[in-house]
Amino acid sequence: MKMTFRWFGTGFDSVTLKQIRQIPGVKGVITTLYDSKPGEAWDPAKVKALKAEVEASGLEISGIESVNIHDDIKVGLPSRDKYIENYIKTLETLGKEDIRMVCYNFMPVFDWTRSDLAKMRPDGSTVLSYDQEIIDQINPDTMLSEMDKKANGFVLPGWEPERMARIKELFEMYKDVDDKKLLDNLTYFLKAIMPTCDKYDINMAIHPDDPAWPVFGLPRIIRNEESIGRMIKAVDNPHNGVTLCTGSLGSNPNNDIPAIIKSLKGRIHFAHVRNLKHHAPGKFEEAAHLSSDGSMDMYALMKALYDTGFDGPIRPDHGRAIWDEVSMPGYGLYDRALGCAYLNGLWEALSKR
Ligand code: DNO
Repeated sequence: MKMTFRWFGTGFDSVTLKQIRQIPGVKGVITTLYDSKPGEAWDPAKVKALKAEVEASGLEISGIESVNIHDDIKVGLPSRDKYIENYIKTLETLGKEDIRMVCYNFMPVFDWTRSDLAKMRPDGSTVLSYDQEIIDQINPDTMLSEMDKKANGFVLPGWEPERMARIKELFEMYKDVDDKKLLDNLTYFLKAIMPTCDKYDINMAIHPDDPAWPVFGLPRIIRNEESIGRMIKAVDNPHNGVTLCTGSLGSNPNNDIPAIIKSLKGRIHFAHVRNLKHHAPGKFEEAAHLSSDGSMDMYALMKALYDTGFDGPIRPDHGRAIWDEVSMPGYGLYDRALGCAYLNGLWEALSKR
């Protein structure tokens, strides 16, 4: 595995490349053109400049999270072909810069969903949390303003204000899209981009639905071993793979993550590793990475990755807000750096068994 750290770019992130470079064992960043819009072809000059900036700090770009997918592709509108063409252009630009891993998601309307971005824990740290009962009372139209209130002034990843301003229209667009149609549209998209991925050796890593069940009545197709297996089979190309996100899949305690890892041997192109504490079905909060702080056995997860020969980029995922740090919720320096140290420790111990 290669230890990496998510970085949103200068001007968007409170964490600097210099700080990231000083976390032991971190070799690269997972980044993006944060101000790009879904559906546009990325400007090659901007990608070049981003790469030069990262490399000047002694790090590398280990992958992109995310190149977001335009809703017309997810819904399957005739206009999708034009957006797929742009996606292919972006992949070519990345390929030419030697960037070979792209994380994306195929969630309708909302990317990840939480009911609270700053839930206080007994030790005074704050974390992102989810409570289905609260979500059930939220009108999806106001979801962005609910999230915004606790976002510390940052634009949240996957919650682009331009899209959220069209929320009613988006719900309308998806009204006839069920799980089957969504998977068909994903398959169409993947088949169209695979020749470019083959040419440039780019691994596509779909992010699981977060949480791993339908919210606001919208379809969800990447949420357990069976549904992920279906999408892997639909486009049987080694470049069609997944982001193994333990926090997203782990939101449903019925998901046996080590078993999922084994079932996806060779098709996990990126790993997001973090821990959650479950309170009741549909109710959880994010925890420190340490196993004993949450409900997940982090050793078992890392062991499954190790034993299946995982060699892609890995990153600690959301951290708690600690030591008075002010950052994008979930994306501060301190707790994620602790996460890197812990995951590196587990990996070293696994390698010395
Ligand atoms: C949240 C992230 C997601 C993820 C996208 C991938 O913190 O895990 O926003 O980046 O779903 O496209």
